[in-house]
Amino acid sequence: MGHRDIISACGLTASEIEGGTLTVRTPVDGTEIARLKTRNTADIQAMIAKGVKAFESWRQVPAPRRGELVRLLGEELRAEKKNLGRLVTLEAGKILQEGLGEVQEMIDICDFAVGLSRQLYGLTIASERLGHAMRETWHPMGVCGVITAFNFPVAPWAWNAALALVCGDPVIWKPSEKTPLSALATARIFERALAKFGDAPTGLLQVVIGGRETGQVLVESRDVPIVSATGSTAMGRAVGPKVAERFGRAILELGGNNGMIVAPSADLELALRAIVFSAVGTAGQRCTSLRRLILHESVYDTLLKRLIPVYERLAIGDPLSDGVLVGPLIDAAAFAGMNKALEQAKKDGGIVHGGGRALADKYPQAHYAKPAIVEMPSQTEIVRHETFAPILYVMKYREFAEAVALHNAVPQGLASCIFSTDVRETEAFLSATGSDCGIANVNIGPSGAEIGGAFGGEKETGGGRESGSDAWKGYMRRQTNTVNYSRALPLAQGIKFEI
Ligand code: UN1
Repeated sequence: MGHRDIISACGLTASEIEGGTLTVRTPVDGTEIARLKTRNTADIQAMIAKGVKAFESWRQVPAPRRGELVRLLGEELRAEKKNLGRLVTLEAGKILQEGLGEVQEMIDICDFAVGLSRQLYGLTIASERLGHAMRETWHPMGVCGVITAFNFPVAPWAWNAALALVCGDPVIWKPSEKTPLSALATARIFERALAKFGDAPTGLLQVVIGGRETGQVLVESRDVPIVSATGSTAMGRAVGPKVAERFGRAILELGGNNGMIVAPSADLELALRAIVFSAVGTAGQRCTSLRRLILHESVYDTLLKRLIPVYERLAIGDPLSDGVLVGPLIDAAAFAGMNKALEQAKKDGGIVHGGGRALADKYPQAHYAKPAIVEMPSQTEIVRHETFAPILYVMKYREFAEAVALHNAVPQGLASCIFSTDVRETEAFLSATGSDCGIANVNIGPSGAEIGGAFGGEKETGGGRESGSDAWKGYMRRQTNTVNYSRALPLAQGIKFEI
């Protein structure tokens, strides 16, 4: 299938994807695949106004009926899984298995949200006063701005949108300017669900195509009470305070610097497979990618001796081809960032295995990188920094406490894991004094979370939670109600106030 066929299979026509100023390139071979028209500030303000209007009626639709729209979206996504998965691969460069997996993640969260639409439970609370009832109710919040990154062009949108929609909130989506076609294709799928649904207001989903400044309009608007943003810590630093300034709610899912501890008792076969998938999958461009490997000195040599040859044999190439495990980096800047990090690591005393460019002759305009393993004498500044590329820093430890301390001594706090069959260690890793991350796993890697759990992390990861568990509460406003059904007016705290 040619690039154009992949795009048109998603229902995007030539006239829609030509004639604009935003050039979209595929990382697969670096060629141009679209030129999209962008939106200006006035356009986005009009979109926000439309979203506000949609909110006025959508919030009145019973939540289970709102769930029906998300159920239909899930059905349409099932039908389009292959087409959309391929487009994700073309635009983001992840291998097709992962492109399909990303669409599956969208389907899964739709299923979750449909069930949730009948479970937006509040509490009943015991009142201290005679003849009084207390409860907590959850109401729709308003327009939800969703800003997404290139590496997961569609799933994080779905985590946010599926919940926001059942919670009664219209969505305005600002996708990465590197992967806007996947967003437009998703919007097309959503339109189909809307048509089947029937009587939804217009403006439930609007897509903003444009650069950083377009996202800024959403971030600054008081009519967008929720801004959920996925991306770098630098992006979060720009978005978070702006949203806070106007007392909006920011849900931030930012950088990770995810670690794995491999203990003496670990099943090394499992560890090996988990390391490779989580460190080189998506060419190291997941926020959950494994970046730091903390090995007990007793397994260090054995494991590295196994790992280095696996890295040397990795099939790097066209992510649409069968059997390929490592696709391209998103662009030249990503490749330059990888090289710079490797240079610095060498200066810090690191021993580099792998790295460098692959397939330069075949794809002179694309950037395929050989994944790198770097043996580090200590956790230097470059190791503490998130480089969005397939670099795996390896460090050695002796005592368990030392491993946990090393693990937590980075600014980010997204995903983490331990490989150990010693229950004392695994439970300690999950305890209050263990991993400081939002996600902590045992005997599986840090990436590839299921949608049922809350997704997000601490420290520079931003503190937001999306997806499963009770993350839906981030998309609603909580109201505490006290109802007096007595004939008296007792005051709380026993206060006497006679008039
Ligand atoms: C991301 O990289 O922004 O846990 C999201 C995972 C995926 C989501 C990653 N379910 O790796």
